[in-house]
Amino acid sequence: AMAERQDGFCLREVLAAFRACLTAEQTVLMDPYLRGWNGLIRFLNSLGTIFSFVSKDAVTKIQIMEKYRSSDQRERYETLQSMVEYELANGLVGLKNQGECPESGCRAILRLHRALHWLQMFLEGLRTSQEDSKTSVICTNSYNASLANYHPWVIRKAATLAFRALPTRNAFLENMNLGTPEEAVDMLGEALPYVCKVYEITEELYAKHKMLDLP
Ligand code: 1PZ
Repeated sequence: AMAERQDGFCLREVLAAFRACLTAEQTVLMDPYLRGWNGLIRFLNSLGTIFSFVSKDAVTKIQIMEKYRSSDQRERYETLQSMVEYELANGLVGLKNQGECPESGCRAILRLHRALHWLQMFLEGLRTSQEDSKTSVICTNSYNASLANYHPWVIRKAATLAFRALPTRNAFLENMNLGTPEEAVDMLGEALPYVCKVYEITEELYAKHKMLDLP
């Protein structure tokens, strides 16, 4: 048995949360989705203040959603599907420009959704890499193949600079608190399909409503 780390962080809870998002009806439950994200932010913060600019932005998006989930409209935001239906029907999405609906839930989730694509590729890269691989290289490659396409130059620059501070592959895997690097790799192999499924369902939902490019 491994000792709980001081901050109690364990990636297992994050992966379990993304698994718990999925319902039999192929909808995505908001609360476990946000719980998964809050866990990721804790993990990101454990990597050092160099990633504060990343976690701050993600937290802003998470908080928009948490506010809806504790408002009178909470039932409208129970699943990603009910949110999309409700915001579209009531003109709350902000389809034309960014200032239109700054608190759009659809917009906030789209940003997190794009980041989930990066996460999926990054963790898969980590899982399948050689022991002596560089985390920073895996991270840069997955970023360039995904999220970077939505970021202006200055953010891409800041992000790739910060990636250089990432620990070695094995130290990174140990930081996940899933046991030895080998055990962490097994756990990722088991759990990543659920993250992928959440990503796929969201992607399909947004594509169906032509919302993959929300400003
Ligand atoms: C393990 C190392 C972690 C590195 C994190 C990799 C992602 C780098 C992303 C850097 C972007 C942060 C700055 C904010 C950018 C925002 O402009 C965009 C668009 O939002 P808008 O301006 O339209 O409101 N925000 C995003 O793209 C959301 C980024 C969330 C990143 C969350 C990363 C989670 C990390 C988990 C670590 C295991």
